[in-house]
Amino acid sequence: MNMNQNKSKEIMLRSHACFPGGVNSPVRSFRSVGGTPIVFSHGKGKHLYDVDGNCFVDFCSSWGPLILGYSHPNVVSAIQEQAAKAITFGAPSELEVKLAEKIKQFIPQIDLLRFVNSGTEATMSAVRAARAATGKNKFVKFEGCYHGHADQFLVKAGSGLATLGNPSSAGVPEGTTQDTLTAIYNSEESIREIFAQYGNEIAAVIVEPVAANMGLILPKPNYLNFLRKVTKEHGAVLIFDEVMTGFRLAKGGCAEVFGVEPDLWTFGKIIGGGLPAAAYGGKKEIMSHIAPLGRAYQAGTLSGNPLAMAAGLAMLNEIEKINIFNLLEEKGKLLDKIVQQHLGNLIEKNKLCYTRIGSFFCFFFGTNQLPQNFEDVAKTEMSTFNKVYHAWLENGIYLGPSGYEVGFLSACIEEEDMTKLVEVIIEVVKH
Ligand code: KE4
Repeated sequence: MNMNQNKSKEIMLRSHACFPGGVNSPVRSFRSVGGTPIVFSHGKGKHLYDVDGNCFVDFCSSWGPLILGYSHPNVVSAIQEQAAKAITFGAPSELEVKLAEKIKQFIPQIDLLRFVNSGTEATMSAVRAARAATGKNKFVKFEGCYHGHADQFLVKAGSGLATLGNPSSAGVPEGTTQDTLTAIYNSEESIREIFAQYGNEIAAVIVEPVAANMGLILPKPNYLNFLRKVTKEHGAVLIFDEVMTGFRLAKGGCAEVFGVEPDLWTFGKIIGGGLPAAAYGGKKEIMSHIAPLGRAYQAGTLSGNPLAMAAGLAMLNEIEKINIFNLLEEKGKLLDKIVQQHLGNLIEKNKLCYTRIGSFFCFFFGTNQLPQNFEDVAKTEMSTFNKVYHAWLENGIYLGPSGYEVGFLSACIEEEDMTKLVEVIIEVVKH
């Protein structure tokens, strides 16, 4: 059965006349999975509806923000109410203070923070703050971790354990990546090698404490403790990029989950309630270098705008009220059970593997050995993921269109949805 996508195709033709590749963010182009992108018209709770009238159960949550599902009434009414008062001031408002106080109530280790408008701005600014505070230029990222599209992050890892960054994107001059060092996720050796070679030049290590941009890869036991120890020894700032994990995995973030406290945090997605808002923050010794307190400049017309603040505040209040972390852990455990019941034999036959933490989940195909780093992920069968992906779509299930992304459980997902998600995999993989 081929899903009717006539209207999506017609609109995508117009999109190609407006945007590069017909999209406003590359992953949406379906280039990774093939076929025509789905053009959506509206969503409610766990359901997404496209312009052709197809209905999907959503496991993408718009890449994370919609942890409560689509158009949660409390978030919508907070936006409507605020919009009628003022959408943006470009000046202080109490709403930005209220959201910051709520974030600091969740994560009291954060002394100062700054709102920005995207995860990219948050991570870019966090590295700038670390450089200003340490007076050093180099920083370390990990192959396969994604921190947004600022020049300095767009590097490809070279061979060997530790490599100086060469641009992985056109339009990025070598000069802007020459201070970006790339390590191997979960590898202590590559970090030791980098610090042995560049130790006193390194301003920061930025890491996704749970990697969710190369499929889902958990840090090895004590790996984050190791990063904390090495950065402390060398006077480098440890930055947890929690744009994806923040306010999804635990109230106190990955610091609570893994018992490791970074110096700076970055957040996005959930804290804007679905509107553009993100933040970076942490120790005042570092954040006090940010203008106008310090000399590291960072600014933004719509930073802290009351509309996004109202949406973010409504969302954080709701996730606190319903204790979403326990609720999503229960749903996650149910998914584990369903996977074990229905996919156990396929896992034994080395056809796939599954991993989950909180409300993030991921299937890798062509192996039953969980990848530990990007190189491992690159060896999995993305062609099988793509086949499963299209079968999910045909069966009314929507995930982000790439095998390098993760699945999200929202508060609205039910047992029947998880069972269907898994049954589709059996149909494709059992042969
Ligand atoms: P944005 O600039 O897209 O708001 O955030 C960048 C970013 C930073 N850090 C992490 C850990 C992230 O995952 C992201 C962005 N996430 C991707 C999805 N994995 C955004 C999807 C897209 O690029 O369209």
